[in-house]
Amino acid sequence: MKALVSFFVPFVFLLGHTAAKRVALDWDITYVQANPDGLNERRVIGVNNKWPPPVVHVDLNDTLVINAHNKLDQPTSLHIHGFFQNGTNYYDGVPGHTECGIAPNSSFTYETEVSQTGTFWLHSHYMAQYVDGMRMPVISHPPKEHYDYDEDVVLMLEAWYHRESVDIREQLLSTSEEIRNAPFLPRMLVNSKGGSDLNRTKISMAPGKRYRLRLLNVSGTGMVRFGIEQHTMQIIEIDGVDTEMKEVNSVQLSAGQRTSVIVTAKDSAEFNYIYHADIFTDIQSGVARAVLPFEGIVEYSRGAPLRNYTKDGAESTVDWEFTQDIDLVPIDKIPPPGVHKWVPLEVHTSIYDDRREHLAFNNRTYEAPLVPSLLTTLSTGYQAYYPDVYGFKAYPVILDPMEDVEVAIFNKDVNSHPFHLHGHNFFIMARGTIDMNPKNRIAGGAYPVRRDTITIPPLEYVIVRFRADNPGIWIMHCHMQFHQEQGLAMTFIEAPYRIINSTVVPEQLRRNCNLMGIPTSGNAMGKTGLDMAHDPHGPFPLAGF
Ligand SMILES: *[C@@H]1O[C@H](CO)[C@@H](O)[C@H](O)[C@H]1NC(C)=O
Ligand SMILES: *[C@@H]1O[C@H](CO)[C@@H](O)[C@H](O)[C@H]1NC(C)=O
Ligand SMILES: *[C@@H]1O[C@H](CO)[C@@H](O)[C@H](O)[C@H]1NC(C)=O
Ligand SMILES: *[C@@H]1O[C@H](CO)[C@@H](O)[C@H](O)[C@H]1NC(C)=O
Ligand SMILES: *[C@@H]1O[C@H](CO)[C@@H](O)[C@H](O)[C@H]1NC(C)=O
Ligand SMILES: *[C@@H]1O[C@H](CO)[C@@H](O)[C@H](O)[C@H]1NC(C)=O
Ligand SMILES: *[C@@H]1O[C@H](CO)[C@@H](O)[C@H](O)[C@H]1NC(C)=O
Ligand SMILES: *[C@@H]1O[C@H](CO)[C@@H](O)[C@H](O)[C@H]1NC(C)=O
Ligand SMILES: [Cu+2]
Repeated sequence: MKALVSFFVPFVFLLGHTAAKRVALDWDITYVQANPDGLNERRVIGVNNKWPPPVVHVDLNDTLVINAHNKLDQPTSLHIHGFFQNGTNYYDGVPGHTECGIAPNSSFTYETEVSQTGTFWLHSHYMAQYVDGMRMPVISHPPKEHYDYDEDVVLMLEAWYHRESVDIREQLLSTSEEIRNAPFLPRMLVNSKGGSDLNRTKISMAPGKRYRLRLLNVSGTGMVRFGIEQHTMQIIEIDGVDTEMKEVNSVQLSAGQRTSVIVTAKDSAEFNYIYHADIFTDIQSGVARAVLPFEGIVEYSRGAPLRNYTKDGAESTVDWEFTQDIDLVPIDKIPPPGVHKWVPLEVHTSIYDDRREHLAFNNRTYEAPLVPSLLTTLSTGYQAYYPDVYGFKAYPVILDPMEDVEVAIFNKDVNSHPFHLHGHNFFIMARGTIDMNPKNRIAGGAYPVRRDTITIPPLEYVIVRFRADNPGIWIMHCHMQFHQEQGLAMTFIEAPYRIINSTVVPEQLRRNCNLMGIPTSGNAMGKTGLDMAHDPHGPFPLAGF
């Protein structure tokens, strides 16, 4: 497999000062029976016949190699959420754009230079498959952390279902309004465990110590909020970007987002405390938003009384607030790019003329192309610069090399949505309400905070920027993964001629396409040039919805 490595690899090894190492993992992707909340045993997707999958630890400048063997009866893929994959676009793991998926009974080796540090995660990007358990934290350690702390605690939070993701997807895409809107409620898992037994989900603390809690929301659906009774927290990182400390009472995380906080333990072990990790149920447009409470225990001393605890939460001292990421200040002060290209996007949920509910940017409901966009770029010559060849429904936007892009997303929907851009971080320039009332506008600072997944509450907008300094095919999608399945995604085709000049796709990629009968050249439909006859543009929103 080593022969498949791109020519970027030796380049990094030559420049590295410390002994960068290879972290080589050999993974069978397998079905496993599991009962994480003690309420329901079901088939989940794990690694090497175990579930949950392991936490992956790497150091800056390591090479992370994952040799994945698909033992499922469906395709799969691996995407490292937040890694830029600079020079290795074909290892970004997005079926339909950067690969065809790993065919059943087949293998694929992902090989990535670790050029970022902080809290990331790895998940299947095949449909909404990660909701079935194929997700895990990836922690990338710098030679020296910016902040001092005694313990590093990973808290992976997740909305868990007793049903498989294909089943939920089918429900949400039903033509029957009644089926579509039948509420389905998730349960909270903390590090793949849930249920009412507080011993299963406890966080242990010792008096006087400083803890870094790495909170990850790896849900395929709703927003989570986290807080500890009578403890404040200092935010120090979001989405792999170290920030100046900001004191908060609670943290909100949408699917895909990560936040590290420092919590200083109490001086005494006399009491234990309750933490909350509640789920917001805002995925179905036809179902009212609710909060599903979840409580766990911060244990200082086994069996110690719970401080200030009443079962109905009446004594809760947590002050819930929206985590205002735009106020955060990154440690590495980088000024934002300017604006060469402006990409305005409206988010709507509507009933379409196929009688299904779809979500869309600018009413163009997304569907992945047949031929992965990267293979289209590499096989259409000068026409790789024409958006049409990537397929209307992929919503391709072509970017010039080093172009500065401003994306303005107006959420005209009743739900909040977390948008994730691959290959980049967004600089957060402004937030506001879609009535454009200047009183509600919050502007980012001179060195705006950057993150890879941004939440937009209902009837609000956000303005973000990035520089097109990473040639490749980068999807931007709602990370309530079922919303991507319902059409809320688009594609940046970044510097196509640079991709052509610098990319040699590993042979294993085409081999997997062949195994699944997917063409490996031509436009999105597998035809030549601009021959896009019968490329579907619809369905279209019905008037009045
Ligand atoms: C990582 O690699 C970069 C060059 O790619 C180098 O400048 C840096 O010093 C390296 N850092 C470590 C910790 O190896
Ligand atoms: C995968 O391999 C197994 C064992 O060789 C075989 O039984 C199964 O049918 C294969 N599945 C597919 C989808 O090819
Ligand atoms: C949790 O652990 C404590 C202390 O070990 C024990 O007293 C208690 O019975 C346990 N609770 C459950 C539900 O097992
Ligand atoms: C995770 O994100 C989803 C979707 O944004 C949200 O509904 C859910 O409540 C979040 N969970 C946590 C624990 O933040
Ligand atoms: C809860 O904790 C606060 C702060 O420590 C304290 O002022 C209050 O009296 C406590 N309430 C109860 C019922 O113990
Ligand atoms: C999208 O469709 C909705 C109706 O579903 C309409 O109100 C809105 O103006 C349309 N937006 C765009 C950008 O076409
Ligand atoms: C990708 O690498 C190039 C060349 O080193 C660099 O200029 C660019 O900033 C990188 N982009 C990202 C998103 O890391
Ligand atoms: C691609 O390579 C060709 C041949 O080396 C060169 O003429 C052209 O300028 C390059 N284009 C880009 C966008 O780098
Ligand atoms: Cu969404």
